[in-house]
Amino acid sequence: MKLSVFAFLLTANVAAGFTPSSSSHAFTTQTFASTADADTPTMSRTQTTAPVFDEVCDTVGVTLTRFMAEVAMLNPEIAELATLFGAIDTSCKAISGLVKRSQLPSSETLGYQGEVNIQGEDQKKLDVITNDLLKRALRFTGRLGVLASEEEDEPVDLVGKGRQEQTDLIVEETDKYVVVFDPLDGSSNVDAGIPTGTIIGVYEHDENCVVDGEVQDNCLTNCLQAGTNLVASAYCLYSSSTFFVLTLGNGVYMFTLDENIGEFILAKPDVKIPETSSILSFNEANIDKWDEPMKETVYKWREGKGKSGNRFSSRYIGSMVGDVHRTLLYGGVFGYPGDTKNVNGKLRLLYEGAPMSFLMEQAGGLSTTGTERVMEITPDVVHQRVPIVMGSKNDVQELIDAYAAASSK
Ligand code: AHM
Ligand code: MG
Repeated sequence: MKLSVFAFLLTANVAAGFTPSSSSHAFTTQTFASTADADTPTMSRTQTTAPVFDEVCDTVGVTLTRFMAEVAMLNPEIAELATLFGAIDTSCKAISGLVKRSQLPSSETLGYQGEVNIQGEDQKKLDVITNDLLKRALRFTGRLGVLASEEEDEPVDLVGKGRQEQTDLIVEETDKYVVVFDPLDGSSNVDAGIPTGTIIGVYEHDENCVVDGEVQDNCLTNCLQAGTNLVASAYCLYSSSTFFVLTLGNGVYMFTLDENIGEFILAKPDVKIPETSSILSFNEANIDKWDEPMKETVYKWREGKGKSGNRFSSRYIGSMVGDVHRTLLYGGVFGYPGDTKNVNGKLRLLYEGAPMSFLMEQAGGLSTTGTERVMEITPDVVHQRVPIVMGSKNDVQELIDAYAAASSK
């Protein structure tokens, strides 16, 4: 089959300015300049090359492997990213299988691990297993300098000590990337068969952090970067289907796992969130503890008295990846705001808030704390929490305006 819809869309991207170049970030990297309105990303795209699939197999479609291979071929500067995503692709398939089998009586992944993570939560066996799985898969690519995970107390240095302990590692000369992840977000839901997900963010590694093979102190702080520095973000959703949703700063690509062939297949090449919505996705039991602008805006939406006039319905799984996935596809406003008890809410900035905000903005949505663009916040510590509201542009903007009006009173 010649020229699929996908080819057309990518061609449209090229026509829109994503043309071949020798820029440092080849695959349509976007930079965000700070603006007067912090919640409106200003995008100045560098010229890039996007793949065009003029021949697509009717039976298989475009696999994630092929997608990344073409990206790497067209953009040698980010070829190493393809290796990294090869490991992430395999890990997501493996985690999908683990989650599915976890409720079998014979499964070894049932029940608590008996350990407590840095945030004082019981770590389930699956948390531990999936963390280990991702960590090892990424480490063996040889493209990774440092990683940070919800399940690790501190960032893990894969260049220095961690490397020496792993004598069978393939050591590359350059360790280009820093990966942050939550290996199994919403894992407490697994026993009830509720969707869970893996969230991943990729930053560039500061090349100056290794001098003459010695790891400098600044290596581990490489993790503490603002979302605006993200090179790539992705999530895997383990649900009725297994989804892999990716951005390389050039829109959002959604792949679905075809279990018959064990490959993620491109299902939607240009995911765009509806600009206005009528779906609320919050733990509304906390509403009396939220800030006034947050509370009032949600009350208005529930009553159909907001800017759009839409009367909102509630949809809340309590599993961020599932809630954000539905929000991206159908439109809506998802959030975990701060409250009087937890001023920064519950979600973690580095490996939950920032990567999901990157995807949301790339799909045309917004992500805010109410007063700040989440992507522009630099974490002070790895496990820092952030109040967050993301989703359909016009609705999230209404909330931002409510905060601005409240602060000018
Ligand atoms: P976890 O990282 O411990 O799995 O918790 C994160 C999850 C998110 O997926 C979800 O949005 C939120 O916690 C739900 O919290 P609550 O149960 O308070 O509504
Ligand atoms: Mg989590």
